[in-house]
Amino acid sequence: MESGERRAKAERMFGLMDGFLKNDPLSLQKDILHHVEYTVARSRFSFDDFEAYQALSHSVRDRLIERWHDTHQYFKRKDPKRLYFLSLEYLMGRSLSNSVINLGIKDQCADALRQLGFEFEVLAEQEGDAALGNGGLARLSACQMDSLATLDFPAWGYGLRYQYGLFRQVILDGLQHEQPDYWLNFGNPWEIERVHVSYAVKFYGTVEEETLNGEKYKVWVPGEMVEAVAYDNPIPGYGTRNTINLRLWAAKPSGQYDMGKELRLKQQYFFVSASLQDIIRRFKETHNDFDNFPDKVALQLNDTLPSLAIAEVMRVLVDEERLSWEKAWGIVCKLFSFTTHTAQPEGLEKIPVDLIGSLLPRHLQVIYDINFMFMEELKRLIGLDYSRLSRMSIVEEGAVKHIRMANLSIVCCHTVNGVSRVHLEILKTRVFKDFYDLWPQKFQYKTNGVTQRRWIVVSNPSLCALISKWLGTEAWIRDVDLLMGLREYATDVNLHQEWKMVRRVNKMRLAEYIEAMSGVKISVDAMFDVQIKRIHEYKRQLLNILGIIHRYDCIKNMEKSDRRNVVPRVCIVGGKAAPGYDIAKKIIKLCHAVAEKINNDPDIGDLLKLVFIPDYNVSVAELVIPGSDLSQHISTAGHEASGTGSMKFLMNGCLLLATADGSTVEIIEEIGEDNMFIFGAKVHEVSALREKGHADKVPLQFARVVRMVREGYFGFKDYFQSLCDTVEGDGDFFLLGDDFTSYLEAQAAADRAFVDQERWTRMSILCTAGSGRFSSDRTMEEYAEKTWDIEPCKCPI
Ligand code: B1N
Repeated sequence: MESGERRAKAERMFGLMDGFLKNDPLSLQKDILHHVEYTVARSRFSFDDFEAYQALSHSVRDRLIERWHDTHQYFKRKDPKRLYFLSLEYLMGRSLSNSVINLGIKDQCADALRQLGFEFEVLAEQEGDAALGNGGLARLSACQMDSLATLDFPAWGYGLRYQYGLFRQVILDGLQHEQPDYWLNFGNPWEIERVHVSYAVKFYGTVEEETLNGEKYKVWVPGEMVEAVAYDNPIPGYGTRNTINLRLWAAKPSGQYDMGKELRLKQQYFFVSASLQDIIRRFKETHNDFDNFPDKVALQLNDTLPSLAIAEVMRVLVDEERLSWEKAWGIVCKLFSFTTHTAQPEGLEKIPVDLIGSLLPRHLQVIYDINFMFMEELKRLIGLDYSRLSRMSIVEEGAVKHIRMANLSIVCCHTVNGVSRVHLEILKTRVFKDFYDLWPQKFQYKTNGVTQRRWIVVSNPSLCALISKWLGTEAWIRDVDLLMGLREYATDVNLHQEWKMVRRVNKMRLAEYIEAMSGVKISVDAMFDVQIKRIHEYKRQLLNILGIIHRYDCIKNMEKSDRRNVVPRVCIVGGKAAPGYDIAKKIIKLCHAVAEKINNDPDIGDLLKLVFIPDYNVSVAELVIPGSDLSQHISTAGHEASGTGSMKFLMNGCLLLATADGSTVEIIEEIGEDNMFIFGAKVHEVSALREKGHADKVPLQFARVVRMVREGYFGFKDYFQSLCDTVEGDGDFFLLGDDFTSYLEAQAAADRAFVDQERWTRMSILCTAGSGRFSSDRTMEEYAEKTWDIEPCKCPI
């Protein structure tokens, strides 16, 4: 087209566009009705809550798209260094409330709906959770995306669009059953299908050699191809026009493929290959050679799951772009950073060599070549210390050879990050000691954080309003350190009144939910004591339940007159067990068996209740956290790399009963031990305790409650024996017996504090006031500066 012609066309198009969408209630109403009629295809005169939710979501989505286009145009024009965040898991939860809040149009939407006869909160409840991940790591990715957008960083998220989300947990007779989560069955207005953004991903086949201009090249002749299609999910920042992209890949349906069901390695490579083709294509749009690739691109590996990306970049640069191995290696070393989320050496990912060799034959060669080069260098540096060489090798020898994905990542990344300060300490002294001794400068930590937009503004609107009122500003929503300003009012009687009122209303909401779900009536005057997280032995839900049995036993054995002094408790437990994890499933069953006994004991009444909340997920957390008084984070010290649930409770003014593990150590520094209930062995004491053995010094109280379970006091005697074996004698690897006495003391301290409501409220205010450091905004700023070397790129309004 001639340039004049092009200009004329552009002008005509510009004239046709009526500027940006407007956000006043009337315009929103028009848009909602338009979407009812033309998108949802229902009559404007008759549509239900779900259809209204769909129409509203499409109206919001239109507004997201405008900003998202502008943001990407702007990034393209400025061409800053971009961060690509590679993660196999994201727990996004619901999007509607989060989107309207970040767009700043929540009140207008609520007004618009009210006039149409709908209520925003009711429509928001229509949305299902997007649960494309398991637990902490996956929710962390979601929080970090929110912060990256809000802080105007030129970032992209990449992930997989699984057909099924994390299983739905259904409890039958106290046992967990897993049901598929058909999360896409009712449509997903928050994604944009990009039929034209698609790439072929190769699998299997052989590697052949080819000669071109006298040079030899490796050519991978695949045995199979799968087409990856992009689904884009706009992520709006708060208080900015910037709206970044989370691009999720799906396998193009061809009858044969469903990447949601394929083996893990195949999923990982599918993800890595599609993402890198996309990233390299974007880079090549504006650059002719790869010399400045690392100046324009930072690749962040969220744990080792995406670490095949390292071998893939080497393969593409050497085999397809025809760079020399040395040059490609130089680029790779500047490109990647890696965050590990595990504190246990057993938790590190290993992949059988044969599996990689068959699915990805060329990648296996590349990994072997990297390892050869690394081993040669290592021999030069440390000499022929064979046991150390074999520990550090990327290839684990043995009957079945494995590739150690963490070793591959450490060797090839410029930075290795831990997720809390103690976690880094554990990496340095235990898990990756050999590597730390070699390359101390590579190792850093960035303490995790969570987004206050989701965890206060979206999930606790009344607390949000209260904070803004007392601080005289909403600026804390972007600048969370301002929460510290609440310290000044920690003893103010008026704030106390309002704070207690907000907390009580949230407890009532939670009590209603619990009654509707489980039939158990609970008193809002009781202390709500909550433990919600994945069920795992190291997280010690069993310690909690044994403590509850002890409390029950004490009340039963008390004189009636003494019962007046008992602080009423509602113990709330929630979480999913991995489908194959038998002991975790037994813990869930025990929780139900104990609840059955206690809740139906007329002798106990409101003094003690125990409820298990089924199907714990992000939106359940949004309801439970604001309504909790006390929350438990009681992992055996040295096992929780960070923990992020604690940060959400802290922001909401819920007190913590915790071990000095993971990020709790840093929370103690911010809040002060006086404002928390800390107990148990410290990280450095754990190994000595394990070596000493337990048999001789188990507290009587502990032996007694375990015996009650063993002897069938709660029924299911045979079923619970193996569970009891895990905490008795030398079985007690997680030191429940060792920590039991101090656990009970911490619980007693919590009771005493709760009786003094003024003290409790002050502590609660100080928790919120001191939570600023645990915002993912701070984490993302640290990564941007110290690891990724990226800068904000703010799209003008
Ligand atoms: O990552 C969270 C931490 O707060 C938790 O302490 C930590 O346990 C969690 C492979 C993982 N560690 N490892 C995983 C998840 C999925 C998978 O396929 C590993 N998740 C954690 C955030 O840093």
